[in-house]
Parts: sequence; structure tokens; C-alpha cells
Amino acid sequence: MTINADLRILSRATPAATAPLVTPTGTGILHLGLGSFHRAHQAMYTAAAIAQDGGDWGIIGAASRSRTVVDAMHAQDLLYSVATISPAGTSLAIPGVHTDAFVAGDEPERVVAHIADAGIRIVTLTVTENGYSYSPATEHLDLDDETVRADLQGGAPRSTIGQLARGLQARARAGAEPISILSCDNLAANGKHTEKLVREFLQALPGGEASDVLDYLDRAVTFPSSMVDRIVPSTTARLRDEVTGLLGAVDAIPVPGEPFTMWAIEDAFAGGRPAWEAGGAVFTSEVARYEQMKVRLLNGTHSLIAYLGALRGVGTIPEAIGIDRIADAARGVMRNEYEPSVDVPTGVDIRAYEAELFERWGNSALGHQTRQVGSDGSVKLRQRIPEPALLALGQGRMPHLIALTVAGYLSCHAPLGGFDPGVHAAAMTDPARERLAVLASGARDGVDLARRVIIDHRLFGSELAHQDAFAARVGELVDTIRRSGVDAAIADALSA
Ligand code: CS2
Repeated sequence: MTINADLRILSRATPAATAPLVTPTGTGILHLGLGSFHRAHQAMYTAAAIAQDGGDWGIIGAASRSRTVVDAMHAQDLLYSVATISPAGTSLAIPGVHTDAFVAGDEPERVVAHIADAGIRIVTLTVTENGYSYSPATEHLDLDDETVRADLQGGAPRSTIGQLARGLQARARAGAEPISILSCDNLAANGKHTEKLVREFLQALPGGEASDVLDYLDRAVTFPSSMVDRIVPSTTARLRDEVTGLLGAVDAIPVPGEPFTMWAIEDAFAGGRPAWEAGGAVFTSEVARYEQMKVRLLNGTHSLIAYLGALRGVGTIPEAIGIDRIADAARGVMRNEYEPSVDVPTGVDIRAYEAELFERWGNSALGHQTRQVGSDGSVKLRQRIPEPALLALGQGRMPHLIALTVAGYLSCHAPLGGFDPGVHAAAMTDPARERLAVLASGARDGVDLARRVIIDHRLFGSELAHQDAFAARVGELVDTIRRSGVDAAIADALSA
């Protein structure tokens, strides 16, 4: 960091160019997953709510494992800035809503204690698709997972679902005050999904340990669903310098975000809630439709752009969408393969929504990286592709561009012998990467690899595993990418 040594660290006492939006008078929310997305999304909405209504909705933030953000927040009076970035310029806001921060992995018993505390009335979660200990093979809580198994034995819980379940158990004993658990991850029906996994954990506890808490869940705990949306890239040293220059104080952990932001929430809060509508949140009974529209049109297409872009040798999403062929593929997958599977929420103009997506992806000042969007495909894609693909296949249509998305994923994460997917693909990470490398090393060709991954390994769920024609099409496209390049594969998928 090249920061002027005379500058002071950001704190409530530092005269900075921007003051914190609020100072909460109390704490009502525990947030699990203190990453950039939470800090640029729910924190901003909560600041708007407190600014409008006042109140005790301050947030205790629990990071999963990393100390970096927690330590920096403590050094900065729990403050950080959100930089809203567009080609027109950068503007800063300091939400100021956090009242404490800690690392859940270091102090799991603290998570349980906070959930048991009557002052906490909402637990919000951004633990990523991978953080729910869900097994796509069994479609239940992953009881083979070592962490889940250890959490069921007792002791301080390490899995998010274990922490929620143990926390609710402690709360049931402590006075059984109402509370809501609000998932803010990109999962279909994320509230129901979380509830199902928490209940499965409780039901798996030995010998009737859970009957009281299950009764408490029925009476006083809700799990609203929500759809969250804001493109939030990883922070960079350049942004830290820029923000420090703008603020006149050192902020080691600024968060970059695009101007667009959206939050659609099911209004089912057992212990009250902040007036998040002050920040523009929409309370609706149609969250499932918002989630479906967003996870498919935005996230599904985003994955395609990231894989094709990385294979084309470009590092950012705006560069990728600036390539005509990739833009054609993105438009094609969105219109012809995702859109038919979506029930558009009442009042949403789908054409305007799609046009806005192209503008958002094209935000060159934000520099969202293909490697970031392309990472963790094994857990992200199963939210994005199986249902629209199955719908098309059921109607006798091959979803060629969804197949190309999977082919792009496999080419980046499980390259077959002799194929070099390039530096951006090599920089992607994925929890399944090692397993995929083993499958790729034993595969004869792309079709064999795709069959192993989709059919034998059920990486995208058991229903898609019955679709041999889909796996074969993915495999053909893997081979086209490998033999003739990504442009040839796009042309093939677009003309099919
Ligand atoms: C992206 C999302 O990384 C990804 O997979 O598609 O993080 C996307 O930027 C957000 O969901 C936007 O709300």
C-alpha cells in the first residue's frame, strides 16, 4: 500500500471527508459471513433503515474463518467504506452499522450465545452456496460431512447449520423469544432451504434431544426467503489507495460495488425487522420469482460470460461482454434458454431488466474479474442450470448454450491432457477442483469427461444425471473448445 504515513486510520473520531451514515443505539442482528457482499449490501440497507427510523438494529458481524476484515474493522472503530463505482466516477459511504465483529471459526460458542441472546432478533447469512452443508446427491443435510458429524456429537459447532441449530436450541431454553433466520445467499427458496437443513440437523441429534426446540421452531422462528443483488468484486490495493485519498483517512478494507442494488424479501419476521424499505428493499410475496429471475438471467448468464471470457484470455467481465460473440451467446442463453423457465415477478419489465444486465456487466470501471465469477462453479452452477436445462429437454429442445456454460466450466476447471485454458482459468478455485482433475485425468475425451461428471458423479444433481444427450452435447463442446478454440464452440452452440 502506498499510503501517506501522516494520514490517520479511519475511526469515528477521525475527521474524514465522509462521516458514518449512522451510529446504532443497540444491536438486533447477528450476521454470519462478514464478507464484502454483506458489507456492501445488507449493511447499506440497514444504515438507511436506522437513519430513517433510528433503533437498535446494529449488526454484530461474524466472519467465517479469516481474521483480516475483523482485525481491520477493530482497528478502524468497526468502520469501512463502500465505494460505488461506475464509469462516471466513485462515491463513498461509510455505513457505520456494525457494533462488533469476530471470527466464528475461532469463537463458535459466541455464535451460539448471540443467537440465544433475546436482544438479537434476526440472524442474516451470506455464507455462499457452499456454506449450507447440503448434499445434492441425497438432497438433504450432508451427514457424511465431517464437520456436520462432529457438530452432531456436541461441542462448539463449526458448520453454519450446526451453529444455527445449536443457537436456536440455546434460545429455546433461554426464554424462547421469537427470531428470524434470513438467508441472503443465491439459492432458490433460500429461507425454506435453510429451515429444512436446520430441522434435519436437529432431527439427527441423538435421543429426543431436539423435541423442545422443534416445537419452538414451529411457534416462534421464521425463515423468510430473500433475493439479493449487487455486483461486488474483490477489493484491490488500488481501490484502498483511491479511497484513502478521497477520505483523507486510511481505510484498509473498502468494498467496491456497482451502483445497482436490489433486495426482495418475504415479510415474515417473528421478532420485528428494520425498515429496510428505506434503502429500497422490496417486501413481496413473490420472492421465489425474483430469485429465479436473478439466479438464472443474471447469475447463469454471468457464469457463461466468465468461462468464455477466461478461455478467450480476458481477465474481466466488461472485457468479455465487449466481445461480440460472447455478447451474442449471453443474449441467446438469456432469451432462449433461461427466460422460458422464469415466472417474471409482477410489475417487472423483463426486457428492461435484461438491457440493464448488459449495462451492469459492461461497467468497465468496476473491473469485475472472470476468475471471481468462474470460481466455485460446482456449487454455483447447480443453482443456475439444472432446472432450466431440464425444462428445455423435457420440451424436446437441447439447451445448447447452457451446455456450453458447463463445457466452459469443465474446460476451465478440469482441462483434458494437453489443453491449456489460460491464466484466468488457472486462477479460478473450486471445492471440486481436485475431484475434477482426477476425473479429467482418466477421461478418454470430452464426452467421456462430461458423462463422468454429470452422470456418474451427479455434480449437477440426480435429475440431470439421467440426461445422456445433454451430457454428450456438453462433451462435444468440450472437445470443440479443446480442438478448435472457444470461438468455434460458441459458433457451434449458436447455430445449432
Ligand atoms: C456472480 C455473483 O460470482 C458470481 O457467481 O454471478 O456474485 C453476482 O455478481 C451477484 O450475485 C450479483 O448480485
